[in-house]
Amino acid sequence: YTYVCAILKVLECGVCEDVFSLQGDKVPRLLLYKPHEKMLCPQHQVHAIEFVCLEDGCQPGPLMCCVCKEYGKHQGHKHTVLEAEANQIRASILDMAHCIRTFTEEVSEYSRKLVGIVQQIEGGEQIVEDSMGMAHTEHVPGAAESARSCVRAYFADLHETLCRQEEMALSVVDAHVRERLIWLRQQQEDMTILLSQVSTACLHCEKTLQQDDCRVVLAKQEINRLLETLQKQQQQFTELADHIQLDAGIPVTFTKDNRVHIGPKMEIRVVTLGLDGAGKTTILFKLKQDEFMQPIPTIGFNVETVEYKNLKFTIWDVGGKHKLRPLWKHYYLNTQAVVFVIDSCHRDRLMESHSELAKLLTEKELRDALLLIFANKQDVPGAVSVEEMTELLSLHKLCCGRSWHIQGCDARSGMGLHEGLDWLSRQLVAAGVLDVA
Ligand code: G3D
Ligand code: MG
Repeated sequence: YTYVCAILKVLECGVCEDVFSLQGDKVPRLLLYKPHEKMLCPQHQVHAIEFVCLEDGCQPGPLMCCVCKEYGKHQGHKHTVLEAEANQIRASILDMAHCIRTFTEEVSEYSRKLVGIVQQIEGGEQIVEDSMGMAHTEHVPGAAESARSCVRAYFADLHETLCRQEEMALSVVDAHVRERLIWLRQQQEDMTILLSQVSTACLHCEKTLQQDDCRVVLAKQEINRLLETLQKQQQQFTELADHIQLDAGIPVTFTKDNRVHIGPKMEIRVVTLGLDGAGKTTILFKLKQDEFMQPIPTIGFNVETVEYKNLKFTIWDVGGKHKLRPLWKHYYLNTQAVVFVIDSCHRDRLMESHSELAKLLTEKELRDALLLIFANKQDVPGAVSVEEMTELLSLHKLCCGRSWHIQGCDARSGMGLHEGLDWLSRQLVAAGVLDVA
């Protein structure tokens, strides 16, 4: 045996190569056998090399014969026997071969994985057998193709949603136009009737004017009735004309959820929630009347319409006492925004607020609702600040993934309330005629 395969660690004969069918022809092989001829010393050619000098300075030419060792340039140097030194080097080479084997295995495994990953990304053809046992090729989609399909499906879905939303928005416009035209045509008809009534009355008056005195006197009552009717109609017309704006414009506004709103004021449904005593009713009254009233604890709910800039908020203020909280969910439907009020000077109830807010945020119907948190009663000395409240309630974590905002306020003076509504307005209106900035 003259070689050892570094990978398989099997012996191989240098003469009869086919005795072992060694795999991996390219792997390093190490020579095992020792040639029998001995090398002669270049300086003392009758002597064979038998020793190896161990001095550092002699490392470029360490071989020596017995003459070099005893009398030559290596005289007195540390040395060892040539065969022992060569065997030691052979042993360390074999040790190294083991390391190379492990290393080569690792590299090969990594390369195999790379090939596999590339195949998985690119996909390709695969031979499969059908039920009749016939082999045919089948396309196996790779990760790249799957990712593209995923993107296509997402945008197809989005496109479909947008088309549906567009249809709905157009139907809102169509319904508005239809109703408006019906109303305008009705008005046209009414005006035609009114004009004909007026001209009939005028004709009657004109006729009466041309008659003799007796007939004029006899027609007095009828004329008076006619004039009275005319006056009434004129009054009604004036009142009507005062209220109606003859404007052909159709102001369109879009909400961020792609609904369309027509008209100068956009209606928004808001529900105000929070623990009892947090200041919900005070906020509502303040916004509604802009004056402080002594609120009484809310038993069921209060509902008010608050107009602010071009928005019309319908605000539901639902009682916050423990017993009433299960009722909150009845107010969630179609709610575009939740105003959650927290009493900032009641530190020991903050965790209760936190758990109610956490429950709210899991409600399916409020999934898309905006969340405005009022940190109320900021006027009270020692009140928890907005920053501290954000930290204490872990709001960034709790409200992650939704549109939310925390606003410090004082419901009694109204400080901060309009800033909160401004934030809501900015979140709700995507584009259109409403100037809420
Ligand atoms: P609720 O509707 O959330 O239950 P309320 O709360 O609006 O009924 O308010 C509860 C108490 O807090 C009321 O006091 C109210 O005057 C007070 N309050 C509300 N907002 C503020 C505020 O910003 N600052 C201060 N200092 N007090 C506020 P009473 O005494 O009537 O219970
Ligand atoms: Mg209340």
